[in-house]
Amino acid sequence: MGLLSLGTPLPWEQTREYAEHVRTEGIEQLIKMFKAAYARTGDGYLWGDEVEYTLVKFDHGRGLALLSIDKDSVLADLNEDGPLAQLSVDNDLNFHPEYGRFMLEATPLAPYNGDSLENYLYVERNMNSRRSVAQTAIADGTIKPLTITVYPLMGINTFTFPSAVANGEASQSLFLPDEIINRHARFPTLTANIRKRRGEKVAINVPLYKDTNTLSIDESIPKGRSLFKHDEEPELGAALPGHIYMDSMGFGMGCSCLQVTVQAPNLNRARYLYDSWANFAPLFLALTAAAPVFKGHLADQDVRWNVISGAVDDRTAYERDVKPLHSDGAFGGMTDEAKARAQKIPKSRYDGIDSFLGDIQNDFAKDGEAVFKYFSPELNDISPPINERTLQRLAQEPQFDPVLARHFAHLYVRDPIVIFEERIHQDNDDETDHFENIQSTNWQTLRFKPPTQQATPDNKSVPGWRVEFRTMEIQLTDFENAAFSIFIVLLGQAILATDSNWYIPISKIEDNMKRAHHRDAVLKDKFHFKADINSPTFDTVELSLDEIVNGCDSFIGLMALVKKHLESRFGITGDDLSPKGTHARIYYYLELISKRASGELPTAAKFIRRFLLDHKDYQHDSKITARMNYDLLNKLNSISELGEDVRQLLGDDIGNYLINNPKA
Ligand code: GSH
Repeated sequence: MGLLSLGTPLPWEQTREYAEHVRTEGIEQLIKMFKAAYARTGDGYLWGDEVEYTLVKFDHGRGLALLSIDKDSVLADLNEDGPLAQLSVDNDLNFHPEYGRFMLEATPLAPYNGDSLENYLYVERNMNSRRSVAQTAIADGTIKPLTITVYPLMGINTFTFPSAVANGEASQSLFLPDEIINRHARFPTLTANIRKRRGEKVAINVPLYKDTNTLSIDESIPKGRSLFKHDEEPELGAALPGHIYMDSMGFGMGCSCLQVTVQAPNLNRARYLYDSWANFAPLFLALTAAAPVFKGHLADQDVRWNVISGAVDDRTAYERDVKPLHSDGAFGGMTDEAKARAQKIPKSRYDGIDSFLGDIQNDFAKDGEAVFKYFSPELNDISPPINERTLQRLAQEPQFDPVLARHFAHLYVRDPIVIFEERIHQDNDDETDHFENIQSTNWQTLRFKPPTQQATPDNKSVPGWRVEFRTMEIQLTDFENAAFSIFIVLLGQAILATDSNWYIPISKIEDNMKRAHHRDAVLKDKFHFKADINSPTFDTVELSLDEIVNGCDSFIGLMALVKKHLESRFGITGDDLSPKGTHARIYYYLELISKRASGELPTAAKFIRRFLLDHKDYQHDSKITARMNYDLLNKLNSISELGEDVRQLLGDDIGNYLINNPKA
């Protein structure tokens, strides 16, 4: 995430009074952004990745691996004047805050140039520097910045260092102390305002992995606490039998991911890229699966996505179309005015995208009618709710065709969750906070990012039209994170270069998102996929990830597509892409993805699950002990440092190569 607004966040009771103001002004800002940047074109294929780290404190004497929650001062050290900030800049790095006090996020300081081959090789080196600079800043060898998607014992017994008690006002969680939340006031306020708007605590129920001694009740739920009104919710039906029950934002936003953002040449191409990439969001969630355990229990799924989705779900019972837990609570913390306009909202703010943007070919502002190449409105077949006022306002502006207007009108069904007192009144000619407030708390699988009012066609010093790919789970090594980011970015570049027809009905992409959650989806599931990317129809077939990535009768495969692109765009041939070739590193990146898709190499989720199931202390009850967690995190740390163990995750071929060539 980017820079944080500074100031005083308003509690929900005040925030909700400004919801309509933020929406109205946010749309005015968006219109000004579009007017400024609409005609901008010819932008380079710049991109960046974001890596999230979890700080783990190893207490080797006691055999514990705890979440470190008192080292967050390193973020200030890495950003404010001083030797560590200088080290960060010298290494071309930028460190950002994230939800957890135990988290760091890091990006390259300046974007990579996707048109330069050398720049692709620089990605992993930049990731190496982030890890080592973070370690230098932490200045304590017992604390490691690990790239794990989920910390296995989150919310079980004493899991933080220093220890803290779950009794905080912000989350009111039965499991998570507020001391795990980033100290910046935005985050506790987000947590509290989500709860207050919903009128209940969030309730996340992840299916429990069933082993021979597994009980169907979640025994970790404390009984009889009466500190807060919400304490009774598990008994009122919030906790489902056969599930791992979690009740706080930190369970989701405390998870880590790998995101990439690219800049498209112009608005129309960004819309085409967004729509084409939509197919790959579920597929790369399944391929990068790394989250088989939550709150000390093995889950019957492999990924974090629906956990975060539930963790920030601020919809009231009425909006979710369910019976409220508290008899008078159907409308949660909505104002009377908001209640009168309330509508059913089928999905959380953190969820799959609901509509395509359309591969528009012409200048809508000039022609008044949108011409699409492949897209057809019937592909948007899930009819998400929209904010009618937003739709009508955008319809008055020549830059917004109906498909695009509906996209923003859909994002604008949400309320702002945090407003800073000092930022209520803004200059719409120059500022974007109100627009971003709603836009950046719509955490969807992809994000379409319009540029600011400064991004006029001739001002290339500020970014242009961008698309963010948000589903991938963070991988244990920099090698894997570089491989997956580069693959997605090259795929995007190949898509833009070849202009094929990737469109399938959006409801099928939504269905793929559900399938991507399944345990071992890579091996066991099939996914809806375009029957023929050279055909104008939208027919689909069901293919395994192996078939999609490595090819089959009906599809040449993403791997072949990316290799063809590497040859036509950068002149890299098959000989260069070999263990002894000039581009051995890229060869091994592609090998990793190919072997993950075929199942020859396990996903991190499968590897972690197997390690825990095989652990000598495991009682076949789906529970993780402190010792199992310690042994697992030691193993994962050794893998991330490219120790001998790396072969267990990445196989002998890639493992040996990495041990001999640790640097890209
Ligand atoms: N860690 C998350 C994941 O695994 O998907 C993604 C990060 C995220 O969405 N962070 C929240 C945020 O608002 C922090 S509460 N980020 C800024 C943004 O999305 O613009």
